[in-house]
Amino acid sequence: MAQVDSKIESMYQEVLKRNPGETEFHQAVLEVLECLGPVVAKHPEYLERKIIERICEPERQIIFRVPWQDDKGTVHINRGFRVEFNSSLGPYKGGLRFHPSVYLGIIKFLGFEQIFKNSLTGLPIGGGKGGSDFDPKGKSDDEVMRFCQSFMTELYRHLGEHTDVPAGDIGVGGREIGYMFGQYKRITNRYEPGVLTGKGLTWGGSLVRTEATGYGATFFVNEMLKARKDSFDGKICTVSGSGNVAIYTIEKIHQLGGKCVACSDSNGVIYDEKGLDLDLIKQLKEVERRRIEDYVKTHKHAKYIAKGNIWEIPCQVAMPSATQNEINGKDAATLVKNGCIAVGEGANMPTTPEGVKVFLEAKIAYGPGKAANAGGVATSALEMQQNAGRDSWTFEYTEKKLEDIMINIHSNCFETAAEYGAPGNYVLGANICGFIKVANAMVAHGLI
Ligand code: NDP
Ligand code: 2IT
Repeated sequence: MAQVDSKIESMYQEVLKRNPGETEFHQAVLEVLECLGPVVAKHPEYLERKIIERICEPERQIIFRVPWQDDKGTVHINRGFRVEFNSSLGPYKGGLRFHPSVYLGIIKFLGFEQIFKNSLTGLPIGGGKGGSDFDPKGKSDDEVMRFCQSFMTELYRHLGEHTDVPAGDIGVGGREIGYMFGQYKRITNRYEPGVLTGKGLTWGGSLVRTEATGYGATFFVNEMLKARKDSFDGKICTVSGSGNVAIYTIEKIHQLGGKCVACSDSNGVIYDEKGLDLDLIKQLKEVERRRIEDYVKTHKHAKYIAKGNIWEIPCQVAMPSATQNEINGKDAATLVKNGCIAVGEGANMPTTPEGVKVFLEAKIAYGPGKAANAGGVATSALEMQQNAGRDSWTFEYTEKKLEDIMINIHSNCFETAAEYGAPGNYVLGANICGFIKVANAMVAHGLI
């Protein structure tokens, strides 16, 4: 805690006291608060108006029961969450996560980060997050549908295109958004595409939304490399996970001339020194919903390392794209020792505070999640824009907009870091730049 400005330290202690046991939320708050000392020194009005204390307290937290029946008729009860964190820049916006590890502390860390990420996009979206401890793994389509319908039967009353607009995250992709949209439409008797993003292309979805997080993260790393007069060309890369973000990160890395040699899931790691076969990964994961282990059934030369640690595979660029705290201090040191020069976080908070310290001290190009993975939510905001105008844009046009947004986020973070005396520190740049815009809007809106 020594790094935190003394005026802010008591605010952090209060967060710990008010939110016991929510360790991921504490971690996300501390990372932002550590950066704000010089900001409040310049802006005493933020202290007077208690902006930091207010930002750390969600505007509204909804917790609800989600009952559903499996294919055998057995009844199950899950817990649903939606934390509407901050609406100073626009309607609450952020994904839904379905994973057995979900509890309030996870949803609050994600919702808190979402406030600053959404601010960085430059688009009019506030921050929120939701989800459930439901485990979609091994469930039939019908079971997932019944769960999604039950979940939306409570959640619908809190949503609206001007109020709160969820999307996907871990365990929530196009299939789940479809079932939730259907149930929303049925309950409200309104065809309201602006209420969810990540929709299918024939019913209000946007081209590039599926690719957006991975593409955006790779564009961000490309900008960090350019700032160091370097590029992806010929770089050996590793990408953890094998879900939505990982797949489109690998795709863009390959398009930009890099070679991705490893990906993973929660069971193990695939290492293919010839470069990953992305068509096969898409077939296994997107079409057949199988495990990444099956990659070696087609490519016998590749290796599957059960329970392996992907960060032990030498690479020049690492893009964690699975989950929180997947790179610890030791992993970060291993990456740096093996010659890693850039890390771009497709996942939210994938690096522990010890790991972040290692990257910052080594002065490698380190792009934190709230900046690097903002392309997903930014393209969600572009989907909202198309829905509002009853329009649909081409792939090329939308991808260009995404790329421009990522270039802009990079330069804002880069310039803010330099302005605050920490050139090259994208953590400081992202947190300060994201915070100031929200803080100014909160001051303007008065004490609410
Ligand atoms: P998916 O559900 O599509 O894929 C998640 C991947 O991460 C899977 O390979 C999964 O493996 C792995 N994973 C998930 N949880 C764990 C865990 N506890 N331990 C080890 N591996 C795990 O999710 P996304 O690709 O959408 O999300 C990945 C990350 O990106 C998350 O941190 C998410 O918050 C973040 N993100 C997503 C955005 C989006 O638009 N989808 C936008 C911005 C950030 P397994 O199948 O074994 O569980
Ligand atoms: O973490 C994230 O930014 C997301 N899961 C995407 C949120 C969104 O509303 O598109």
